[in-house]
Amino acid sequence: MNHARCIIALALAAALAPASAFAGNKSGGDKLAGMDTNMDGKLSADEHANGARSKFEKLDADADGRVTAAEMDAHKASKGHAGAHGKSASQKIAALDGDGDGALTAQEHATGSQDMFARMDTDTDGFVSAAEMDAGHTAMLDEQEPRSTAQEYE
Ligand SMILES: [Ca+2]
Ligand SMILES: [Ca+2]
Ligand SMILES: [Ca+2]
Repeated sequence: MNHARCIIALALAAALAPASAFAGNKSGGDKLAGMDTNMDGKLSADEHANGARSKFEKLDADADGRVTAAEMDAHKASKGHAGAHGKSASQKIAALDGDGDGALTAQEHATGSQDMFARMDTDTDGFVSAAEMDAGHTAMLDEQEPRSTAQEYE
């Protein structure tokens, strides 16, 4: 009996181990592919900045140069992400809103994107890989984690 149980435990361990590799599923690679213009499988600061700028333009529905929480919500709804987890539009804006007027300018959005890029590039090689993007987005969704580790700049 003990022997059989042992075999079952081993089989279970073997079955579970590879499954965890898929836990992070597609999102990081998909997001990256959308911005990776030279298709080298990783994102440079320039590619990320370009992606952020075109995202800002999509968000700014009335093209007045400012993205409001309403515009962010409308964009989210148009993509079918309404009610998805994570922070609300106004919380996202507040995090990046340097002058506190409740809307994001292109400059505020770009600054926030640069900061995000630096946070995601955990090995500081100047590129964000799909794995780094996955890890970064997970950390941002949680946000409980104090952001003290691996932040070394020369
Ligand atoms: Ca606007
Ligand atoms: Ca602002
Ligand atoms: Ca990196």
